Amino acid sequence: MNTVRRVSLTQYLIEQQREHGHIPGELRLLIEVVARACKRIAIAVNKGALGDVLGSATTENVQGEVQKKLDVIANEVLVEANEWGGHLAAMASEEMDSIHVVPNRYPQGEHLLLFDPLDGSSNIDVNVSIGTIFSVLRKVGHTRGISEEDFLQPGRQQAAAAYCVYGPQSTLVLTLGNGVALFTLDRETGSWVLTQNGVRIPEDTKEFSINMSNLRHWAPPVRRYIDECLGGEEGPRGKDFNMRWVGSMVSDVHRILTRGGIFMYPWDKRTPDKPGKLRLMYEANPMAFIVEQAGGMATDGTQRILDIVPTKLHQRVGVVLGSANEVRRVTEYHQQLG
Ligand code: AHM
Ligand code: MG
Repeated sequence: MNTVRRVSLTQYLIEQQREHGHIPGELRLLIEVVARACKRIAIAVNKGALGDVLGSATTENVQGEVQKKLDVIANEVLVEANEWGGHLAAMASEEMDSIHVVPNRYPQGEHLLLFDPLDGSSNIDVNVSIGTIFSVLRKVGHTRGISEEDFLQPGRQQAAAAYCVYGPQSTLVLTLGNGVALFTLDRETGSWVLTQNGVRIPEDTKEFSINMSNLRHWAPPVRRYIDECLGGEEGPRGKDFNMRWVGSMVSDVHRILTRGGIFMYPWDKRTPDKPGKLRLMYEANPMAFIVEQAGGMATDGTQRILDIVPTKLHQRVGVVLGSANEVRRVTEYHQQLG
């Protein structure tokens, strides 16, 4: 019999609350509810065609993207799970045009939850890893009523951030602002088990992650960085680089947390008016918080993502994150080349 003490997510959170005084009870409940909802999403993902969850829905989201059935299902699971517990004031999602305020019939909490319910939607139907991304903010001010304005806080004010990868294993990665912990779903017991604590991203890497098909659209600093990587051992970097691009940010970021690397979805001239493809508040901010807490860096090319003051709920941003020395290099190239 394996006698190694297994620490469940519940135990981890209670210890955080009790011993380290890191989290209020309401935040603990919030994380537990989110993790339970992720289990339901993981079950739906695993059923695939047998659960009739593949393919497109008939609707479009606020970004004008055709929703997949799983986008809609995951969003419903998260809204329904988080509405009634009294731990939230409101929610916002990639799949909802405007914020969802907790209905009057339920008690209102002091936290705000933002999520991308199903990240990597283009990978759903091809059985490649996908995930869910979360950001938690505190409601600032004590006025009654809540509006989109309450959400427009810089990412450095996040109380917690997490993502879940639905892959060969289901993995939940969490920060409460004091390092990064990784939990694996034990499907037999239905419990999230702590499998790594104090996750660290190596400062150096030989692996980059970018959609190379956009090369001709990139700005000069991005082009320079990738050209130098491609130069390999004979080039200015003096070493060979490897490339990986899953197309699900959760999976690409998870690889970086596991073995280092740099992930980029920069601005490019396909849509010059948009700062990037990824969304600041429920994709870039939570990932930036997790990456920084693991010792990495995250910028939009020129400034720290967590310092950006949002002006819109669904605003987009360029993203450069991962191993600190490489992110610093890309950011310096932007500062030099403008
Ligand atoms: P989604 O939230 O609609 O799935 O879109 C975000 C995804 C990221 O997970 C991924 O890094 C990126 O879009 C991939 O984009 P592309 O298909 O342009 O490579
Ligand atoms: Mg996404």
